[in-house]
Amino acid sequence: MLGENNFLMAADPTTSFSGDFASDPFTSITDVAPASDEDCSFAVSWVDYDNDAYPDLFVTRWWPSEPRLNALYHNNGDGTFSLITEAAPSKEGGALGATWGDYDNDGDEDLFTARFAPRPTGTNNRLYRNDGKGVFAGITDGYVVNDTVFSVHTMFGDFDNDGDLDLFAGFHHPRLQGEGLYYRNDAG
Ligand SMILES: [Ca+2]
Ligand SMILES: [Ca+2]
Ligand SMILES: [Ca+2]
Ligand SMILES: [Ca+2]
Repeated sequence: MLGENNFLMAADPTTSFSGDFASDPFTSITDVAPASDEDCSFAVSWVDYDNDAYPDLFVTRWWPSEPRLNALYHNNGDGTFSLITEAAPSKEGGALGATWGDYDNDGDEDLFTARFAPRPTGTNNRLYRNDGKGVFAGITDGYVVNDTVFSVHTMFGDFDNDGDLDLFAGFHHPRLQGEGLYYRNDAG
């Protein structure tokens, strides 16, 4: 098995950090997914993708020589998480970065993943539209998912301040030169 366990830390609200960490408020939680899942994790993000008021967790996974699937964990609200294998973001991988944002302004958080392939032909990024009930549709039309990229990080942001989320995907390759990609959202 590749890699080692991730760590989940629970904060104790009755204590607080001091300068020398003498009263560390965190407790290491090792017996629940995702902390007990071993794989090569990169970006992690908290998001309440199903709007049930509990923050859920998304982890990108990547390995140069073999496909690794991302992992979307649903927060069950009782301190446990369930890996949602049937969700579209968990069925694909090869992603390093991820960003959540309501790019279609329908009230739920959508997902964009920055993918990287070391081969000279690169790969493409992924956009998942959330229906708000835990079902994601993979978007296959448009520049943001059809450009050939070597992306590591990405971020939604309303760069032109017109009320809709635009997108930036950075470029990285150890031997190639390239530029980051800025996508203006013209839906709003
Ligand atoms: Ca939730
Ligand atoms: Ca949305
Ligand atoms: Ca905008
Ligand atoms: Ca716009």
